[in-house]
Amino acid sequence: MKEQIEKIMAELNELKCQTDKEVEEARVRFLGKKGEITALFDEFRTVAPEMKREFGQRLNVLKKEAQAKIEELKSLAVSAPSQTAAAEDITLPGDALDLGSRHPVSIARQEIINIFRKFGYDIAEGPEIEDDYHVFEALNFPANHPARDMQDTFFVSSGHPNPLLLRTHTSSVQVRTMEKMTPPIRVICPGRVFRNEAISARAHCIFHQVEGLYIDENVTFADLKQAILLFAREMFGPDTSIRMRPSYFPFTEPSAEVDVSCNICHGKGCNICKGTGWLEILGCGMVDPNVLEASGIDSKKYSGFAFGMGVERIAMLKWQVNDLRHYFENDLRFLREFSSCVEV
Ligand code: 2U9
Repeated sequence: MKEQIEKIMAELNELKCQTDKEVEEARVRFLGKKGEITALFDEFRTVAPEMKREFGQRLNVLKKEAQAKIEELKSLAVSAPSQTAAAEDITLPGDALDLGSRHPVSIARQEIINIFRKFGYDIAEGPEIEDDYHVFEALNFPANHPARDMQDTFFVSSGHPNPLLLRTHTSSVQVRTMEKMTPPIRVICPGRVFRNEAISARAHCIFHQVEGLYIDENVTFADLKQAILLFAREMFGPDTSIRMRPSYFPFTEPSAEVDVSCNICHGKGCNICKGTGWLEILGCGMVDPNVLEASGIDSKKYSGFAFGMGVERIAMLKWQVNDLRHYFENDLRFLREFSSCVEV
């Protein structure tokens, strides 16, 4: 046994391998189930008791040497090219790349921005996590307004006089603009907003808005009406007419909701406009003097108008999308319907 141990030790010292495959063959030869060192351990059982101590030590040293040698060779070996790689034909044409396209909400948002940019509006953005002051207080919301309730708004912090929350409209961006700038101000604020609502065909807890604000000397409701009419004609076609219905918002007085003539039936009445010939597109009004004053603007010198629209809704009306949930499901059959819409 002594000679065999010495012979294997010498072979291990001389052992050289080039590839992973050769290292594995060497491991099996010496340390595998039927390997030479494993066989010596089997033979060890027959060794005379007085020799067991010496041979036991020698065998353990041999096994450790063999394991260390195999590890060393493994770290130096080159991986042999796999059979599949060798069989690959690199002259074949590659797989076609699936090109994505803009999401309909993104297309509509950009179209709205482009229209108001053409009218001379700047674009402003602000934080999605806002404080109560910029979302509600500065916008004339009374203390007990339902929007300030946990049921309607996602609060990030509570038990604070000015808690943090996810903005429910982008009006907070206009407030921050008024705080920073002196009139004339002409700005649109696109962005994501969050409301604690059950998801349905007509509502979602996350959606996109574009809001606008125009403040200068002598701005009147007639200016508002003209701006909205021009926007509607750019967005829905040159034959579009609008109508305004009285409404109420805490931040504007007077306030109105705006409808456009139905672009499907052209006023005759269809199931899209529910037989009315009109589709609601946005809300607007003259900025309440309290809101101007809260942000440091002299309401005796300046007046202004504001408007707000949901981008998902505008896209639904423009392209007759009948369920808001289509926007969030990432169904390629739906998304591909918009692949030919090009922004200008
Ligand atoms: C300031 C002053 C006034 C923004 C306005 C609306 C009317 C409105 C809704 C349309 C659908 C929100 O997405 S929606 O649910 N918006 O009806 N928004 S006036 O008024 C402002 C904003 C900022 C400082």
